[in-house]
Amino acid sequence: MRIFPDDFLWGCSTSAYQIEGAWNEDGKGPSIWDAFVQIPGKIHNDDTAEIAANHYHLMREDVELMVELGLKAYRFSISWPRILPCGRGKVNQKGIEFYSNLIDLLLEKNIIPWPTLFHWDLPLSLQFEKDGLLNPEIADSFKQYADVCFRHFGDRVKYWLTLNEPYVYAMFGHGFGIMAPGRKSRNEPYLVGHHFLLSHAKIVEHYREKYQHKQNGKISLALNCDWREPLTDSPEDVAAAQRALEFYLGWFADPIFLGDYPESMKRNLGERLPSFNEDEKRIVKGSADFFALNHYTTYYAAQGKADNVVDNPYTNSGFYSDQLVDLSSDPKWKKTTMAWNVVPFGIRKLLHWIDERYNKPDIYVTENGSSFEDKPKDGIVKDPRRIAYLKEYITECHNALSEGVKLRSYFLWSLLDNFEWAFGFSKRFGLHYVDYKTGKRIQKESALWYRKVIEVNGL
Ligand code: PNW
Repeated sequence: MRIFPDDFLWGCSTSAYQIEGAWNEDGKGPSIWDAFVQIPGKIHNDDTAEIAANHYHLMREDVELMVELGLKAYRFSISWPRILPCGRGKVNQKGIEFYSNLIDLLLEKNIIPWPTLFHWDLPLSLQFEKDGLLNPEIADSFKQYADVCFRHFGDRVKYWLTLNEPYVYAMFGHGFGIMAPGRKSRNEPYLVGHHFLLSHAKIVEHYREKYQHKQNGKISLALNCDWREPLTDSPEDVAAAQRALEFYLGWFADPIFLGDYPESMKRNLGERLPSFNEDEKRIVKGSADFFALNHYTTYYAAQGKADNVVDNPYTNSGFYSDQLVDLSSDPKWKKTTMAWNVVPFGIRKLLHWIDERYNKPDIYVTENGSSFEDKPKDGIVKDPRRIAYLKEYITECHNALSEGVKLRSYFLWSLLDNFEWAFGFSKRFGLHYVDYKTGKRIQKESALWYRKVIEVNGL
């Protein structure tokens, strides 16, 4: 048996827009996602998350599901426009109450709350009035919002994440235009990434100055990265895989853990990559108390040729033409319904890459999971492929741990089926099936399997 350390954190993750529903109830303001889903053709089947999994109304029932699983921790996100309907200014007391009640209930059940401040649902007013993440002033709005959260929840929260996956928001929301705010640009993603880093740093600086010493929490941000395996062992392909990881994870992790953007990005992007002045470098560097990683899949990487690299948003990508990398898959690899490859060794190699490059940080896996076609039958969903995915990925996490990587948690995406952004409700990642017509939760066999893993603290 593979046993995990006693204090290892087994969790599940969700996000506000994807599960809550109640999009315009109890004083909540609109977010860019509430608007984006109204544009015909943007979302599969023109689904919207107006109701989603109705978690806003079923929160207590959902905490019971967590109790049944035996979760040690639960990662959720706070909806900014539920707290500040106009992004700034007046606080919505009902919004505060909702998250405050959730946190109290979790603590009562011995589940550690792991809130994320921003999981992409920017208040619409900040997009209309301020151009959202394109404007450096966003950092001040972020700080005001974060302050409200620290003030109201920080007495009970020991782990904060500021941002979820700035990479995806920048590339998909400002590069490919397939997520909110739906913009297509070659240059905006790098500007948006820059403003994310400065906003994150400003929030962390504020937390450390004003709250950390009395609230005793830790703070970081969740970065996503998939593994890039060199297609061949030629020096060109090995370098291409390394460069791809630098453009993916290094884009955000290098400034925070090492002090500046990777050389490969500066070289390939030139003027298109903003730069930090010395003051900015100083507040960005060291602005994370631990490393939080979201990871799903792996692709082969090979040296690309300048004139025929194809940018494909659906392989977890960025702009390969900037990276000069070609991605491909092994036809033998299994795939999820996201068309993502199931390659368990990828998580182990990535954990080692982070361990080495960033000088042995504590690493928390804050998302990992898979979507498959699930169908309920006789009150349960049989999902052997999800169980196989989880078994293999968690085994590789354990391998990394026994090789010395300081892995501290595994949060499974997701507790419930939910609104999968541009894919609407067509992709199911949950341990619990959601019947969107009735809101009913139906257990999947993977939930029973995960419960056992948590109970014996291993597999
Ligand atoms: C993450 N991609 O998003 C998010 O944090 C979750 O909100 C989401 O539901 C989960 O992974 C599953 O997709 C991603 O296309 C969304 O590269 C898309 C991509 C990567 C991550």
